[in-house]
Amino acid sequence: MPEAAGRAAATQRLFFALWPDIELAAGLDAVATAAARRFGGRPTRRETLHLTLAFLGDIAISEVPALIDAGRHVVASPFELNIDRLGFWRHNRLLWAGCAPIAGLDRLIAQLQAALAAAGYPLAIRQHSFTPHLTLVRKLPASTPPGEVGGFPLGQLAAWPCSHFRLVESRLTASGSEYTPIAEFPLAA
Ligand code: 2AM
Repeated sequence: MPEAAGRAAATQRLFFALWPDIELAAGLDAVATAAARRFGGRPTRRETLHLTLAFLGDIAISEVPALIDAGRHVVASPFELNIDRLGFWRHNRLLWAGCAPIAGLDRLIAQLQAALAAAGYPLAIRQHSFTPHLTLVRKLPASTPPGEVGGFPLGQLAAWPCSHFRLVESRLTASGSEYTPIAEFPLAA
């Protein structure tokens, strides 16, 4: 129906994220595949592995320039992440990889939230209790013991030098979520 098609095209589901480089994505992919084999569930496809900084949800296409502008207003330094832990959230049956709290990442998220709030998007603030993570496996059995996930071997993952972040569109397709970068923003020392 043309009307429905028009409505669908009028918004985009958007989020800001860090994207791992090929080497780290390959390491995380290996862990995700092995963990899904061990616990069950659906591993994230390698090219879609990411760490969300701020989730915006459905946004009118006409507002995208304002979001790009907000991203450009973020002033934060590059930092390095070491992905060294796995976790399991029973409420959404999700296995994730994460890192120790790190000031550079906290500052980037705070700066981004401030820029979004100043641009009129305070909804990002609802991520107050947000744990930065990369989703590795979805739809694990609810009975998965969190302790066993935490003890699952991660191996030696490459360090993750973070020097830019992205605004990304998410589309749900038959084969899962497809992510398209819309804009990229450098982190400058
Ligand atoms: P998830 O991997 O933990 O599901 C694209 O969907 C990205 O936005 C994913 O990283 C997803 O996190 C995150 N996301 C989806 N809905 C969200 C919400 N309501 N709040 C915060 N992040 C969300």
